[in-house]
Amino acid sequence: MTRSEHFQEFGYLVIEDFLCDAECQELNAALDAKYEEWRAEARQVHDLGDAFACDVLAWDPVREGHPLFCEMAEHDGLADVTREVLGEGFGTQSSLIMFSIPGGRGQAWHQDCPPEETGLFNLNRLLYPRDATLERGAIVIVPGSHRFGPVPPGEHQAPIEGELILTPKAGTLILLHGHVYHRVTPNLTDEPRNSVNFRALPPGVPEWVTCVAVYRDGRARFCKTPEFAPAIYHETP
Ligand SMILES: O=C(O)CCC(=O)C(=O)O
Repeated sequence: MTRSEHFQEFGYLVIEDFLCDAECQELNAALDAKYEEWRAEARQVHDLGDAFACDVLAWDPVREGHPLFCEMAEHDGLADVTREVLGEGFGTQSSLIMFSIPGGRGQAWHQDCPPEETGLFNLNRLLYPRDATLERGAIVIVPGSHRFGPVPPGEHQAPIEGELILTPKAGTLILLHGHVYHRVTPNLTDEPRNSVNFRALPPGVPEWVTCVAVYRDGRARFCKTPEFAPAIYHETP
């Protein structure tokens, strides 16, 4: 099975040793520096929680013009593997860095965009510059669920049949179809846990595709562009 066939069938690909040690170290230094700015805020977010019970802080360094992340977004190898699964003419979104808060609940089961239009999806290109151990926060996915429709109702971290627990080692790249059901397990350590996501889009798919994410208990709007959102992007209570 080629990488492209694996992705079409299961909605994900894991590529180990995608980044070298030096690249991981550079990313970790930048992530640690950012988190230092946030320590107090992170404690507050954890105390307050939020509607979808995701204890994460998000950062978009590419939008800020951060040189290291801007360079990483243009990584040759990343473009090559993206072309393998999405074809020529794919688009990119800016960066999405998730900090799972120490002691937090991780991320609930979700899809990054509504699955009703099967051709409208984003591709997560998730880099892990540190080991994402089970203790620090595994990423759990349901292979093939990009063809199953909306994630069924249920609890934040309750297992879904067929789920696969991934604990990517430092340097790993995971490509994940935005309709695949996924969650991140709680961070049981004292340090934040990161993924560095340079999202891409199949040719012709608009940027607003990720405006609304689908959770087990409702849909959450993340951007303010209602004029571009078609009917399937309704929010549910
Ligand atoms: O942090 C991860 O491992 C997964 C991130 C994620 O769930 C997402 O970008 O939608």
